[in-house]
Amino acid sequence: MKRNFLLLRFMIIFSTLMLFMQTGFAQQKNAQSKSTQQNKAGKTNMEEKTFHTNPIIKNIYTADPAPMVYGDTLYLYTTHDEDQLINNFYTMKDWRCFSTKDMVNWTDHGKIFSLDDISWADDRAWAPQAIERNGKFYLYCPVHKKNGGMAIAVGVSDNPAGPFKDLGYPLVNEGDWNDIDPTVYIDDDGQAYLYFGNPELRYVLLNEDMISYNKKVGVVKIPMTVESFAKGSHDTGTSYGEGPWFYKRNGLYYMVYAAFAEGKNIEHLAYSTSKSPTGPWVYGGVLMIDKDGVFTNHPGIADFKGHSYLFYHTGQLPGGSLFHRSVCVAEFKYNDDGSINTIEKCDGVNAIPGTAK
Ligand code: FUB
Repeated sequence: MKRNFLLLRFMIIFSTLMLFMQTGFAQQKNAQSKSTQQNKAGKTNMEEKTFHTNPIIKNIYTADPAPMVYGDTLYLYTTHDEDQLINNFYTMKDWRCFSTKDMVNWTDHGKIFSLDDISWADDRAWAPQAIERNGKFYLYCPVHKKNGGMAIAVGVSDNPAGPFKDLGYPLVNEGDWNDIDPTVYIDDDGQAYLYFGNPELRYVLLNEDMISYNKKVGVVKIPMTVESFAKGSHDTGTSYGEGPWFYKRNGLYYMVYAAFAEGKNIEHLAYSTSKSPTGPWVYGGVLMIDKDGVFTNHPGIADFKGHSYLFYHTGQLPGGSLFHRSVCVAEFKYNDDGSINTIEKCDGVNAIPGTAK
């Protein structure tokens, strides 16, 4: 009897909790569709929206943000954490794209590339990055191969919002776990670099076609030193974990990445800089602490219409967890010497003045 009563009490608490979570998620979903209606409603309503709360996307779980500025628009590519998990692990089948002109009104372009489009892959549609060259758009994506191991796929499109078409074979296929989390940058002299890797940071020199790389140079391994990446608890003994984000600003090269501090098994964000695109890298500091995190975090950085933004992910949507993440954004400023102070996870960002349509 007592047992039945306890069971009943547990069922009531559990159902209330589930209802609470579902209501929260439904409210977030409604808020998202309301803002979409406002977008369609026209100029007056759009000008009223001056702030967009985190997470950016409220109707599905998204992770691994990768911004790309093209023309007057910021495109945000993300991974997608499925609601239903398989084997209680990351369950990720497609990549999504969203765009904005003002950082508060977002257009959802939906699924733009998926495992179904890659005949040789069967799982793990992980952290991507996109870039434009000569009017074509390239989306670099880690995937799990049907015959085992991770590799980097490339989707090609004439449109930043896809759909993307797979090459039919992997671009980088070293056969180990380092073939994840590609980040791409084209330097002023036209040389394109594709960095990637966990637990080591590696790169290839992309050819101008962006779908092949210099095989003579091959896959170059960056020395994983404490001077470059600080002491930490990842496999190399440094803090470098995964999720590199490579770019140049005012002549200084930046490598931003997910990192593990000594004694920690949850990721914070950190950065290193270099005077050359291939190092040596010098550790710069912590970019975002691990507080309120969900094991992984993943950086994406963009300058857009005179503002600098760090995109990252948390588990803050209702039902959030390490396998149910949400993409967020924070505005920040560089110091005069190019260094970056630690950036706080925040509530959201303001509209860029004068950009609402
Ligand atoms: O989202 C799957 C993996 O988790 C990504 O590839 C990593 O960067 C980490 O976020």
